[in-house]
Order: sequence, then C-alpha cells, then structure tokens
Amino acid sequence: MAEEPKPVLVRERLDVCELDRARMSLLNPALIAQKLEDRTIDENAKPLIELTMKEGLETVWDRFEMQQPPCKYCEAGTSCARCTMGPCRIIPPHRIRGVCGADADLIVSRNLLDTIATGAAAHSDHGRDIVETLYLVGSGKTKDYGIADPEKLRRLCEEYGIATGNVGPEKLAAELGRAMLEEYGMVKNTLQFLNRAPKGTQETWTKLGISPRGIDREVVDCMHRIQMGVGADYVNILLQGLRCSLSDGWGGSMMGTDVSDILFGTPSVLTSKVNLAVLQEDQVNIAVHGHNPVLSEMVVNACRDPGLIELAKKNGAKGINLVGLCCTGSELLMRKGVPMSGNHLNQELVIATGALEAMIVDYQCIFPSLPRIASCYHTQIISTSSKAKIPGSFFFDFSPGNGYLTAKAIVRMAVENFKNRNPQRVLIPGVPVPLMSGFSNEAIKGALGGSFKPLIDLIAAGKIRGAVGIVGCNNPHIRHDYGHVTLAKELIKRNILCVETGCAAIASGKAGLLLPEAASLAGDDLRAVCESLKIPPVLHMGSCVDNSRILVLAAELGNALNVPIHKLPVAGAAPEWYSQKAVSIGAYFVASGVYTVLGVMPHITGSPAVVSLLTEGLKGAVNASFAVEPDPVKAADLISGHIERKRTELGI
Ligand code: BF8
Repeated sequence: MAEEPKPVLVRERLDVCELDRARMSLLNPALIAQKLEDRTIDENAKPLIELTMKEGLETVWDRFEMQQPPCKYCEAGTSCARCTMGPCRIIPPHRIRGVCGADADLIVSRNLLDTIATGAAAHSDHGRDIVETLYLVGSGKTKDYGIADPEKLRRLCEEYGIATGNVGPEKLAAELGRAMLEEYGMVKNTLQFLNRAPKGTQETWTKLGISPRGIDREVVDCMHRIQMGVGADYVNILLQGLRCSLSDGWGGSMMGTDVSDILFGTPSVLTSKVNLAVLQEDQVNIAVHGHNPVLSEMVVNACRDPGLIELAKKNGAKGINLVGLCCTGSELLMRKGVPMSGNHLNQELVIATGALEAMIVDYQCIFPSLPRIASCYHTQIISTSSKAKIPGSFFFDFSPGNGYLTAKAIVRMAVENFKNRNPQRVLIPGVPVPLMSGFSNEAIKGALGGSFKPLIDLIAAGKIRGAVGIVGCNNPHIRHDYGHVTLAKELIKRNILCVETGCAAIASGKAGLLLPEAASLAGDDLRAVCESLKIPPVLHMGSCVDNSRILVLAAELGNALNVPIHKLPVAGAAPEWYSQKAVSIGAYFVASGVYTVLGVMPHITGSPAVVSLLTEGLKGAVNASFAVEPDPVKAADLISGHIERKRTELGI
C-alpha cells in the first residue's frame, strides 16, 4: 500500500516575539472601540479584532495603518521600476518623462496592463489545473477523481465538436481536456466559448481586434508589450488589456467553472451557514483557504475517512469540522454545503479564534503573514502548491495523482494537533447565519421551471428592473463588508436582482441577504417574485472564476432577446476590490458590454487620458465603460440610472 506523504517545513517556523506583540498591543479602550467600528461591519469579527489589538497580534488593518501615507506616485500609477535605467517617477511640470521617454499615459497604461495580465494569468492557470485534472481522469492517470456530471461533460463535448455517440465518459474527458488545453496555446487561434456570446457582442470584438487568440498567448503578449521599448501607445496597450481579460472570462475562468462542474458536480440550490461561528469548540476545526477545488474536494473526502474521525475522537474531539474561507470555500459551499467561515479580511481572524487546528491553503489571496499569527496559537498552516510555498508553513507537494493520500496526511496532521489547543484561548463569537447557495445557471433555470424565459418576462414586465453582478474582494481601504452589503441592499430595494460571487457573496451571506427572508428588504415587485420562487433577492453564484457564470447568464439573456450584452439592463460592481484578478474581471465585464462600477480607484489617476478612456472612451469601442464610486449608495444611483436607461433604449 502506498504510504501517506510527509510535509516539509518551508524555511523555519516563524515566531512573533514578545517585543513585536508589545509594540502592536493597544490598551486604550476608546481607541479600540473606534477602530472596531472603522474596520468592519462583521459583528462576529469585532470581538476577534478587539482581541488582536489587546494582545498585540498584528493583522491586515494594522499593516495598512503602518503603510500610511502611501507613495503618491505609486498611488497615481506614475512610478516605473521596470528597468534599471530608472526607477522613474513623473513629477510635473519638469519631470514628465521617464529615462526611456515614457510619459505618464504610457507608464500608467503599462502598469495597468501588467495588473490585468497578472489577474488573467492567475485565473487561467487555475483553470488549467482543473482542465489538466480532467485530462488525467480521462487518460487514467489519477483514480482519485471521477466524472460527477457526465451530462455536462457530453454537452461541453458537443459544444467543442467532439463526437459523443457511444463514447464512454473517460474517453470524452480525455478528448475535452486535450481540446481545452490546446486553447491555452495558439494552434487554434480562437476560443470555443467566445461563441456563447451574442452575435452582436462577438462582432464588436472582431471589429475592434480584441478577440482572444489563445489564453497563454494573450498573457505573454501583454508581458511582451510592457517590456521597455515595445508598447508605446496607451490606447493600443489598453486594448490588449481588454483582449487578455476576455481570454480569462470567456477562456480560462469559464473552463475552470465548467470543468469543475464536470469533475465535482454542477451546483444546485442548498442551504448552509456562514461566519466565524461555524468553527466548533468540541471538534477538530480545519479551514481550506484559496481557490482550487482539486485540493479542497479531496480534503472533504479525507475529513469523512472513518479512521481519521476515530482518531479525532481518540484525541478528545467529537469529530472533524471542515470550514471554507474565500473562493475555495465558495466552491465547497456551492457544491457540498460546507459551512463558510468568512471572506478575505476574515482570514487572520479564523486563526485568532484559537480553535483552528489547521489552515490548508493552495494559492491566491493568501496572506504571507498567516504563519506569523498562527505562531501565536497552535494552528498549523499547510501549503500545498509549489507555486505558493509560504515560509513557516508545512508544505505538501499536492497533485491530482496523489490527491487523496496527501489530503489524508494533511487531515491527520490537523487531527493530531487538536491536543495542542489551549482551551483557555478559544473565542468563537456569536452564532452562524444560515444561507442559501448553489445558484449555478442550471440551478437558476431549474428554479424558474427549466428556462430563463420567466426571468426575461419578469424583466420585460418591470417586476425585476435588471440584474447586477456584485463581485470581488475586501480591501482595508473600505470598511470590511460595508461596500458589498450596502450596495446590495440599495439595489434590491430598487427591484434589481443581485447575483454575486467571491468575497462579495460571503459578505451578503454574513448579513443575511442570501436567505429567502431577505426578500422583505427588497422593493415590492422583487419581493413578490422572490417569495413566489422561494429564493433570496441576492443569489450566490460561486467563486471568482465563477464570474464566468454571470457572463453566461448575460449571454443567454442576450441570445434569447437577440441583442448584444451591452443592450441588456445589467451592470457589474466591485465595491471592495483589491486584487489583480478583480481588474481582469472588471475588464472582461466591460469588454463584454457590461457597465461596471468600482468602489476603489485603480492606480491610474496620474494619466487623465487613461482615466478618460476607461470611463468615457470605451463606450465608443465596446459600448460600456467603468465608473469609480466609493460611496455604495451613490454607486447604486449610478447603476439604477444605467439600468433604467437601458430599459428605455430596449423599449421596455
Ligand atoms: O478570487 S474575491 S479577495 S478570495 S480575488 Fe480573493 Fe478577491 Fe476574495 Fe477569491 Ni476573488
């Protein structure tokens, strides 16, 4: 029998020394109270933030404060350190060009292209890991994974022109996997899923020359353009940004979503619970954090292993309690109903409960600081991706070929760590909030009786004024969850349906908006619709790669009405975004024709020309643009104004 793998400590176990903690600790009650209010609206998070301040445990908010004031050139996007002729800053009126001659427009646009390419690469590389797993399943190279949705596998094969008659699922998996992997390069020079978009939207891309040719190719093209001495025209640079983002939204991310559905099941409506109180005092608590369900699905299986449950009991626990965090949490919540402990800014606080035996991470959105705060408790940080080794963590080289055995070894470590917990230091505040999740497009159609027609009719009749995708992160620039929750509440009040992913959806979950009862907060018409369908006014559609579900929803509505996406009464919003991935998402929303409001200003203000292109000029190119509005109530005004204009233009 194969042996379970052993972890390797990355560098050395980190320690936060007493001096560090004394430096951080805040003992002024008024100051603590003020900071609590400023930092979050998450009531379960407040007692833990208070504890971190009193005990001198450094968190993201402390580091944010210590970074103030920011460098104004970096903030404006007008600093460049790409080559060693510099670094350069644009300081008008005299220093208006870098050493190479790049002006503010070029420096800002190059920095932005770098940001988009980074985000698109992260999403699409995640997609590739999923597609590779499908290919390995199909070619018999892993026995740990299977095909959970053979019907969707067939549907996708047909979309790709792969013959399905009398062919078994393994062979289909291998063929589809290979066809998708080919789209990462440039043999085909196009992406199959672009055909899902309405014809008018596809024509816009073709006319503008921004139809992606290959997923990796577009990222590499971006990186080539930002090499000194290549891209010199800011408009040309930003058009490539749109093309690259489309290769994410309609390529890597869409594959990530659809193939995850094939491998792990297409989500259907279910109930679960959310917030930091999903941790349980009498159980071994394990959190999965990151993005890739190839890891977290195996951890779910390992947590059900009777031998490990028995071991947990022998160690004095009642069982094993697996909870999610961030997007891999959303993947498990959507498909398996695994409880969700929180979103991005909750990640250090889960450890500060003192009740977490292990945090298992893969990649993206994982604070490198986690082993530091974990060193103040018994929590083990377990890293699993060779791309994301974290000093102070225990590393397992996880791959689909050794998935289950590795997951078992990890869970065993967590279970054996239970005896090291100090019960005196456990603080699990409040009680969890129930929620409804699992709204894949298939599930939404199911709730509507099999097609989107009833939704279109409700929109045409004005019972639902339109739909808005609220997506993205938390960011210490914004009071934690305030942007998401306030915007969603404002929109549903105006009879606008919200569809949400990522950390935005988890914020809504914590605020009770993912429950059918939240219909009472909606306008009369939307309330009646939600009550008759027994659904919440805010629908959880998944993780960040699952923004592709929102694209597909918009495409299906456009196709049904025979109009391009930009004519629909829909919009996007990212009230608390921080990540490069979120910039890629915003760019593919806009490039697909979706007006998108950001709550945090990107680093572009140093170039009025770039600002004007993104907020105005793009309308003439892709029929949509960005807006920036930090106040969520004002953002709701912008969005509802846009939706009403689109309704008028459609004559509904
Ligand atoms: O991909 S919403 S903070 S967890 S980047 Fe990250 Fe932002 Fe959360 Fe997931 Ni998305």
